[in-house]
Amino acid sequence: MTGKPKGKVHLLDYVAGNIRSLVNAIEKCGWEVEWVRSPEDVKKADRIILPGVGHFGHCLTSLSNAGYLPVIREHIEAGKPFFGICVGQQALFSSSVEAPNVAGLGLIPTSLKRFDPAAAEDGTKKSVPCIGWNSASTLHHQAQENGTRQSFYGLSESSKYYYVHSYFAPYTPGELERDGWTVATARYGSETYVGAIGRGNVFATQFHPEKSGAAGLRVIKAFLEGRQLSEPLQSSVNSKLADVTDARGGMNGLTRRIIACLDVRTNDAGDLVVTKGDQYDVREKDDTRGVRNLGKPVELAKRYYQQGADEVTFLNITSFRDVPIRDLPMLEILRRTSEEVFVPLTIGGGIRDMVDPGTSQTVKALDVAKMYFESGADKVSIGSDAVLAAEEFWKRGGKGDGTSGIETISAAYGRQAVVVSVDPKKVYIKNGEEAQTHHFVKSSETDVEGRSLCWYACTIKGGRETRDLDVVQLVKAVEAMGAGEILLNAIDRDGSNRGYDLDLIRMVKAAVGIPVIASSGAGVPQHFEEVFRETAVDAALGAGMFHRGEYLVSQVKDHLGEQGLLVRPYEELAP
Ligand code: 1PR
Repeated sequence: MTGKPKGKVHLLDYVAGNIRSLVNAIEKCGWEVEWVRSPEDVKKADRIILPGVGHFGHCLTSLSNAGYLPVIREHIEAGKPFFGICVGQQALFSSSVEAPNVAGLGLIPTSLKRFDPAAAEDGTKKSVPCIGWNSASTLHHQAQENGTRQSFYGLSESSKYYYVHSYFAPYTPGELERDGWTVATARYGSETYVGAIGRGNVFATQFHPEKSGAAGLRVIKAFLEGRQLSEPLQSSVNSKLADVTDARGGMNGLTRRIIACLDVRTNDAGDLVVTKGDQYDVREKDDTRGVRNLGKPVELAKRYYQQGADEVTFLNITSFRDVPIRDLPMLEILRRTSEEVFVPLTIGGGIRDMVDPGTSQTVKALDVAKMYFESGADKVSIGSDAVLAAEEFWKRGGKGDGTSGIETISAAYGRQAVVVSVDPKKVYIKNGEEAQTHHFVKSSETDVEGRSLCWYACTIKGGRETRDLDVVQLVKAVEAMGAGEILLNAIDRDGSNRGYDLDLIRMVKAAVGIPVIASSGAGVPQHFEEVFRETAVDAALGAGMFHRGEYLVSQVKDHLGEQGLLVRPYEELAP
């Protein structure tokens, strides 16, 4: 933060999660964070923020065991400003089906429900957790006074906010309002729920304002400055995109999520660079020039954020060789990026149990992940280790043993924090028998021998080693072990600019209920449109076309918007 802080806000630090982003967002708004480390600190606080990620039961039990619940109640009853985020909002309610025996603060006598995957408006399954950008709309109950509509805590009808959750507070028109609450709603399929809620000194959001770009920073700022109601905002969004009504109802209410991916590795000069090749070969074709250098990671991440990327992913692509716990530059990249980039950040590469060569001690995958979360990551992405864990899972007859990175990280940080990155390669076969136990499909293309049947073999170590596990076996196992999202690459399509592998995406989407991100092959904006129209995929990722400067992320969004697909409008960045 530069300059004198405008004020101080107390932040409760009681659960695992990426709290650094919230601190960064508060500092970006010009305020200073003071940590609450004991119930005594709450008594001293003027305004407090209760963040929360993961499990309702864990959060409320930790708060209760540490003696926080009575002092939070006192703070609220004393009329001092309170802001709950995500599970911090859920804590205001009486209970949740996620942990039926654990009581919430009970300010609102409603019980939280779990999203029903079958309750999609078009009759298809919807992914749970619900991950993505959605509205927080007060249109349903705001009185029109003198023709002007006031903004509630800086919320804007044309903006979108980042949500990640499986449980929600159902919204029944008029019910909460009768008790004096103002409610902003979001919709996921046929379920309408509380996206933000406030009354008097209490305000809460189910979405993460610290991950919602400029729109989210405005909400944080409004809370810090005590601006419950303000003049309607002059829309800073790209109006061309703000008015789009998705012909297919959006992703059940969510926008089409566009992710920029940065493959990072050390080049021959020892610098960390963003690189990109094809089929996972990142060396220049003239090998004397070494690893392709397409730019600096933090700079590129910022650029894509400004262009409207909904998420940024970093993959440390040589971490199977290097030891990430010694890889401080990667942590530094995350730290610096999270100071400027207020959308979700994922980091992958080398998340597994390893031996620290310095001390010869084993460092658990959970500890590696913890370092990344503390440096500003919202999700970790597990590649090779997930394949090995899935193999063990099937050897045990379809059971985890609780020790894999996927299981330990999702138990500690929540399913939504664990992405599994899949690197499949196509294996063509003459007939179904050749597939043996593997799931196969009829591909829309053929190999040189004219075969169109194929299965997709999982690989590890950046595609260097192919395993006898197919992609469906992998994704089913990792979903059962606690993964919250699949990042689906395709080695044959990587860097090809030929478009996504739709056969592969359909196959994986049909196999799991968690969100799937399409990756590999995007070369033009039309490829994003194609994958959203032709499959039920939840998000689409691009790398090379952005790094080589062929297209801006905003051009992809403009194209989707022009074709009637709902995207998050990119906004001016000042909060
Ligand atoms: O196995 O847990 O250490 O994780 C290593 C991670 O690094 C994995 O997620 C793996 O996908 C990734 N990785 C390893 N080697 C490479 C490589 O390229 N040599 N990159 C690599 C994977 C694939 C995508 C790429 C898309 C889109 N990159 O992330 O960005 O294919 O590209 P395009 O739009 O240009 O077609 P672990």
